[in-house]
Amino acid sequence: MAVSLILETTAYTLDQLLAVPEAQIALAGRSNVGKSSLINALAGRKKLAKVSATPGKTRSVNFYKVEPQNFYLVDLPGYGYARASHEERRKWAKLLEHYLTDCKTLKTLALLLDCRLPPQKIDLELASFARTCRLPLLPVLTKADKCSQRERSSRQKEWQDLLAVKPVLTSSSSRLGMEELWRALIAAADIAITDGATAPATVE
Ligand SMILES: Nc1nc2c(ncn2[C@@H]2O[C@H](COP(=O)(O)OP(=O)(O)O)[C@@H](O)[C@H]2O)c(=O)[nH]1
Ligand SMILES: [Mg+2]
Repeated sequence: MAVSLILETTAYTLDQLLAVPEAQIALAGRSNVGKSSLINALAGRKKLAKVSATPGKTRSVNFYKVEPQNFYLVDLPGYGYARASHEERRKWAKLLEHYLTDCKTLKTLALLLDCRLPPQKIDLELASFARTCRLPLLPVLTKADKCSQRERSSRQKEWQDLLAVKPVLTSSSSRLGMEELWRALIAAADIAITDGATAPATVE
């Protein structure tokens, strides 16, 4: 699949994000889940997104254009970082809530989940918040290379039971699941575009 990812800017404010006319897919996950690594693996590049050995570092909203499909992957700041201040957490929650609720061109929330960990409360909370906004979820298990085949499938099943969607298994190190994830992302961006096209406004 010939897809390219281009970092457009890191300076988007929330209001600018809300006004983007192209389809958007948000990437969210707990700090250190492997989000930056996954973006680099999707892009097939080493340094597009900054991989951090220190959790809780990335606080900006990065905006990646997918070409030629012409939609955006929106890299949201990681959440659940234990040492983030109360103020930081409050700000993050507010931004996320506003974005998920009010962004009209946001098509799906790709929720990154560490394959090694049992379902975490904060992930379940975000998933259920997305549900209340009627935002489709695309669960993505990360770091699958750290798990045995057995762990991988039981974790996948566990999440499938919780979210009613089967997560895509990925590893940024081994590139497991990259093609499948690209297909899922493109489908998620397209589905909504098609939905719009099949529901034209009728004027009597
Ligand atoms: N083994 C393994 N390690 C990973 C993988 N993805 C990320 N990591 C490591 O996990 C840590 C956090 O990764 P990063 O991409 O910065 O996570 P972020 O905070 O969610 O953006 C880094 O030390 C990465 O090298 C993966 O697929 N496999
Ligand atoms: Mg990061």
